[in-house]
Amino acid sequence: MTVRIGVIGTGAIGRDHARRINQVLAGGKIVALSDVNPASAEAVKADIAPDATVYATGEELIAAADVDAVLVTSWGATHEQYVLAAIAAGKPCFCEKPLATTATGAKRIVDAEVAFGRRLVQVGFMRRYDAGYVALKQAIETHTGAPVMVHAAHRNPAVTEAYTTPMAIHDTLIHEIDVFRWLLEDDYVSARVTFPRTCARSHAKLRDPQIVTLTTAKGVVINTEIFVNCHYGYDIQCEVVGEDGVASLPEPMAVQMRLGAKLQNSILTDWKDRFVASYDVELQDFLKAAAEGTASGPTSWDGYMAAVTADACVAAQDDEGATVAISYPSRPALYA
Ligand code: NAI
Ligand code: ISE
Repeated sequence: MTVRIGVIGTGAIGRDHARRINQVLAGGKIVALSDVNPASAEAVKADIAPDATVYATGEELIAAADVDAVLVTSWGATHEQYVLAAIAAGKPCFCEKPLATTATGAKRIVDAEVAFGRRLVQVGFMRRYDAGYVALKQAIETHTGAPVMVHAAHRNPAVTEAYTTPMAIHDTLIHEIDVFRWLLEDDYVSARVTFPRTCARSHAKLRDPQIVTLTTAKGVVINTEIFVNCHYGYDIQCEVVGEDGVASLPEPMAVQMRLGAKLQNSILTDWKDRFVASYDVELQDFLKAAAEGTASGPTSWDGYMAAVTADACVAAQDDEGATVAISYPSRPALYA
């Protein structure tokens, strides 16, 4: 079966996911596009999906009879309305992170899906599909003993002036928030934020870098540095310290060179390249489940838990050095 897909939000990642579905993966076809900037949807139609219909609104796209499933890749603050509309229409929906920009918004999605009675939503937490994180999870489960600490870093070369201090949580740390829950099979109980001095490449509305400390229910302490003006590259680091040993996330493959009296290899600079393979795997997983009218992979519950944690981290940013408790209701049976 070919799953007929509509894409809402045809910017950077919407265009890239449309390309994947039409040119790389099996079992899906882009039949509909929508963007508040219609020229963007028309450009994706011209370049990638010539047979697709361009709709004026996301709601019209979701309602279209020939759309079997939906990709929500618009700006984060608009995700909730489209995911709720997809659930109301009973259509599988892949939603890029964040599921919603507030915990209450994410909870509305959980409640709607639970009321519907079947999983329809996959959240775009692609790191769970990354071969490096999968290998790291296997190593900590089989070799390094019970985890005690995690040291991590999320570094981007640069951001624009539109990127502000809370976005370091909602837009960037959200990946670590999800992947560490999955990696450690644990939930968070508290958050704390420390700000070193702000670097010269930052701007008035962004305190960069920052260090977020999350503590889990099992007592693991996770320190993550977020540094989005690090200049030198896009660099994701993760080291898990266990009772018997230490396991680190593998570096992306790069040719090592002995050149000009230096031992060197390149560092990636763009997030699109760092997780290119995992985006393919997550969307193939979505197409497979959507063909059966359901969803797999990261759930609305995972999106909600990430949103609860993100809200606590933002509260911790506003109260530097304070420990902010994290609490959440019990997990519905749909997500067991
Ligand atoms: P972008 O700004 O390049 O594209 C977003 C598009 O959505 C724009 O074309 C914009 O006109 C459109 N849009 C905004 N509001 C809309 C609405 N109400 N209805 C329809 N279209 C609307 O942004 P980008 O980088 O593609 O990010 C989109 C989403 O994907 C964000 O939530 C972001 O956090 C997420 N993302 C996820 C990544 C990952 O690694 N999983 C990487 C990059 C982005
Ligand atoms: C971006 O939106 C992403 O999701 C990337 O994966 C992340 O590394 C980056 O910091 C975000 O801005």
